Amino acid sequence: MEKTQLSSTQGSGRLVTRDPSEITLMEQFKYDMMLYEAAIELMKAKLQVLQEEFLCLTERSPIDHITTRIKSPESILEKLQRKNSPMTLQSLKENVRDIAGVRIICPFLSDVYEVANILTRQNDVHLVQTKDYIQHPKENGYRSLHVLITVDVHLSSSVREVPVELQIRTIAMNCWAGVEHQIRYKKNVEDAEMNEVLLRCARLMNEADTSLQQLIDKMPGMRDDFGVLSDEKQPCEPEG
Ligand code: 0O2
Repeated sequence: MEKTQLSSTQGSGRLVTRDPSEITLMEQFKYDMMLYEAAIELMKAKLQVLQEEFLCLTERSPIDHITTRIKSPESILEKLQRKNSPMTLQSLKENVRDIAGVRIICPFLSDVYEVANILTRQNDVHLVQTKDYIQHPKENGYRSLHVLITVDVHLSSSVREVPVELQIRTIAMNCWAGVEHQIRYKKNVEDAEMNEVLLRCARLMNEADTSLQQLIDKMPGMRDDFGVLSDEKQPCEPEG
């Protein structure tokens, strides 16, 4: 098919934005939500590409599966209240950084850090903060790597860096967190036996992760098969 060059006058100035003072709060909120949705779609596409690449080049993928979610309005309000933050759009952007969430489930412990490093090395992904609940589990037993990033979303006339919280964890960690979320998290339950059982299970999951890691560390080619790893210290590597 013949390619036609667009002239500089074609298409320019027709899609001009509106006067900002005319935009209602609801429209702004919808616009912001559209940005979070776009950021999730971009991250999904990136992860899909990686998964396909790994399956082409290696025998396995460090990504088992992913899930995504946009925080519900109730959960957004609850978080603003919990943080004693004003109920404004500005405060929402500043104080609720996990409106767009992507959960990445990995087979092995080392995969968690490898996936985090691969993603944060990309030019349009910017690392904001890492919370390593694997090296420093929560008292209740919760383990997961949380990586807050922003991803560039290209719009008609600007580029926005939109925050996305990546929760990267093993299958075992995800199993524990899923069960705990159903029976205790945010439920204000005070049950000593439940706490004890959950903590014990968290330790068992940790033991399973460590044993499986030791196993693949001994299998030739399993750790370094991805061909994308470098020897440099990466921002998301565990300490020590
Ligand atoms: P939901 O229902 O999953 O959306 P910050 O974001 O830093 O201001 P916050 O929210 O404490 O403060 O951040 P953090 O520690 O990164 O935790 C955010 C998310 O991690 C939670 O989102 C949960 O998804 C998950 N999480 C954290 N702690 C636990 C836990 O003890 N158990 C389980 N199952 N999940 C946990 P939300 O919005 O609280 O909940």
